[in-house]
Amino acid sequence: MTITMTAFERSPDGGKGLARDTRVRWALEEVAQPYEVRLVSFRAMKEPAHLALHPFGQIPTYEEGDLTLFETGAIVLHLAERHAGLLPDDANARARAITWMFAALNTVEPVILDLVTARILERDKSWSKERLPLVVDRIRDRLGQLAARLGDAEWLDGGFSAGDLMMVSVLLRLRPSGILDEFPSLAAYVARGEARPAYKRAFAAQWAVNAGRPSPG
Ligand code: GTB
Repeated sequence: MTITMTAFERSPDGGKGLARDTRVRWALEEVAQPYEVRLVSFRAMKEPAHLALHPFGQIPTYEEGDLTLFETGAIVLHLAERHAGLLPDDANARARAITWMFAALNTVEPVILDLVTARILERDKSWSKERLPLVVDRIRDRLGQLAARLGDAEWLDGGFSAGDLMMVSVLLRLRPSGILDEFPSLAAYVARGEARPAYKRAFAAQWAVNAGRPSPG
């Protein structure tokens, strides 16, 4: 069955791989499933045809036969459950890997997204300069906790899993800020993710679409 996902026609990051289609591409590459990509403009994302796939008018979406999914957590979990390569066989280890996926999306990603909000959307507010250090401190607290748990392990819980795929994807968003480099073990963890052949293929595929073409929006 053909798998079709959506991605930005022109990603605002100009090909840095920070938009959320990259994590879906990466999961597809890890589980060796061929896929097609339908590129959508910001305008098309808010039109009825796309809203029928994604109620919030965003990318990525995922279509496979009569199944349509949105939310990268759900898409990656769907792929991990149906194909070998992203979840361990042992039931408890599997549950822990899924826990790390949720931790990435619910506990780590929100504090990182808050930085984007503070730096871009709230830039012109009178209180912006006072709030920014609080936002950065919350990220540092989370990263400190994550680094303590990772220790000198290669991955979060045994072998590479969908939990690592999601955590690395979330942490990558921090790279332009320089905060990730304050935590060398996490920077090395992210680099290990990026060194995986499946990640490289995913990155190259989105680069081919976006290289040097940042969205004006
Ligand atoms: N929770 C959803 C998921 O995980 O799938 C979030 C999906 C989402 O935020 N999609 C964004 C989107 O479609 C693209 S990834 N935005 C358009 C809109 O809401 O109108 C977010 C993103 C955008 C740009 C960069 N960048 O330039 O670095 C990084 C990430």
